[in-house]
Amino acid sequence: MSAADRTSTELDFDVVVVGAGMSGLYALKLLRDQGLRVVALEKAPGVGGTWYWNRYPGARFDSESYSYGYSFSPELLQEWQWSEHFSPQPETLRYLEFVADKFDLRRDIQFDSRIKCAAFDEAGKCWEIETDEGVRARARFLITAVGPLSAPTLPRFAGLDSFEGPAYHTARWPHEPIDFTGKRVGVIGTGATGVQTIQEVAKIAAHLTVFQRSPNWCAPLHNGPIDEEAQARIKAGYPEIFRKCRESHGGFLHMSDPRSALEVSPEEREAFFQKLYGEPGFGIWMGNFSDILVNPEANDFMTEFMRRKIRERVKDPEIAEMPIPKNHGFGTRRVPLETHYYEVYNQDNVLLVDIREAPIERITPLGVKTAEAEYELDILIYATGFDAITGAFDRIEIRGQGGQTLKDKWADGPRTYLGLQSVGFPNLLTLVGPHNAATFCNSPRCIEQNVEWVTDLIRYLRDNDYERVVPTRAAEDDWTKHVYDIAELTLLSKTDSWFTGVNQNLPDKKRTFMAYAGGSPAYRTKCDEVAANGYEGFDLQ
Ligand code: NA7
Repeated sequence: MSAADRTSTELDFDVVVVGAGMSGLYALKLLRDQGLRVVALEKAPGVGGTWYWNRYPGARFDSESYSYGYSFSPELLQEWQWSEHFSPQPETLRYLEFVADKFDLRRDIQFDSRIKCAAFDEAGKCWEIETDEGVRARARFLITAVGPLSAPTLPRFAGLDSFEGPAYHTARWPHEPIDFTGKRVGVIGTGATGVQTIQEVAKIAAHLTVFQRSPNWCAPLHNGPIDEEAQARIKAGYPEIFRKCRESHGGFLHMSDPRSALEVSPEEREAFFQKLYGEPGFGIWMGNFSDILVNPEANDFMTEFMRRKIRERVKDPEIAEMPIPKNHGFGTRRVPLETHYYEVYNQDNVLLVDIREAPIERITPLGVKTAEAEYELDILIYATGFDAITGAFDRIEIRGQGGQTLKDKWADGPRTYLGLQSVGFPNLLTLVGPHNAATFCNSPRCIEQNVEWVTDLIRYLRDNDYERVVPTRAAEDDWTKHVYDIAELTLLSKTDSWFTGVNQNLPDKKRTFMAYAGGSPAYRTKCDEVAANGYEGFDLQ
């Protein structure tokens, strides 16, 4: 990328895309197809975003692989072979590299480039962008493709840096393999990432100590290899696979059951729960009775079923009580999918430590000290999650009209129109941003919708000689209210989790609902209506 001539009104680019993960790659492709001058700035040395960074042992999809790939290219769908129903991270990263190569995307990606600041130039109606490396550029549009879970957070323990062995955050995992053989390993965190890590490390480590603050309701993944017959069925069935995803609430292959959990007999309910428990993927969360996530009474049935399952699977009755969540019902936080996770606690080499009972006091040179004991470790793993959804935005100084930063504007919670734009930040488009359906979705399905909609908007602006787009205050107020109103109807908004912006490592982060829970079909319809009505709710100049 050439440095901009600061006195020229010429722009370096029509569009700068921030990130070369799943959304950045597709945005780059579609914008280039329009003949635009576009560059993607990516802080990593390679493509892949989430799948570049999260290399921890056991990292894999919780979506069926064939529902996760891009749907836009029939040729790509036929060329690529997923080897497992739920693809492991190395294969997913290979897939994204394959996509980047197939569509020759790398030539417009600047790697090792982290955007430090971006400021809107009112007079020039463009964004001025600067990277940590000192590269500057001017572009008409700035599209963020930074991902909802890309800003990892560490605990604020005393002595964090004092541990003498290697310590890793799961989202900053080294590229060379880590050998756990003969090692004493500690894992802090039992979210979706912790669960995947724990069940792998427990197979190899001499000893594993799991430090659990809040257990989650985990359900079986039921992964397996894709045999030749299934492969042929998948390849012939892509239109149907994507049709199903399009119609389902979360973009998954699992449709919610229209029945209420309350309208069926206890035997029928039990049989249905049992069936879901035996099936692969998120069916148990997304394909359950229609009221499981909205009606506390319905939720209690499912929660009790899951409680029984944990008690059946963990042999020691005292230990079995420990991974049972006490403060939230099934599905009101992200459901980790697991493979023999609970059985790990039957192993002699695994110790589960409840750090609500005996909190971690400090990290020591030798390991972790809780209120009760010091646990000596050779390797320490932080599976402690992310500054979700807004974190990656906050880490860039994004200055809009009047010099206001996006971080300040969203300090009390995000305010957006469609989760794609925010008043005061013209020509900034936020793919998979807060209050966007894509943050509560089988990501690629909603990413494709986001990218296609945003790139269509850019085409429309150019075709009609508009240089500036920003939402109206009324549109932003209405959308923000709608997001909160919908969230209120669900049990998810009543539970602390990254959906509600709660991360105890970030005490200043406000508790507000961060995603759009109305479902991707409703979101898509709304976006389509807005476009059909000449982009109503946007001020075009
Ligand atoms: P999550 O779901 O945010 O989980 C983080 C876990 O780490 C969770 O169990 C936390 O307990 C725990 N945690 C975080 N900080 C601490 C401290 N300071 N002390 C003890 N325990 C701590 O992140 P994941 O990476 O697992 O998953 C994020 C998403 O990525 C996931 O939903 C998938 O969509 C992919 P807490 O619950 O805060 O008590």
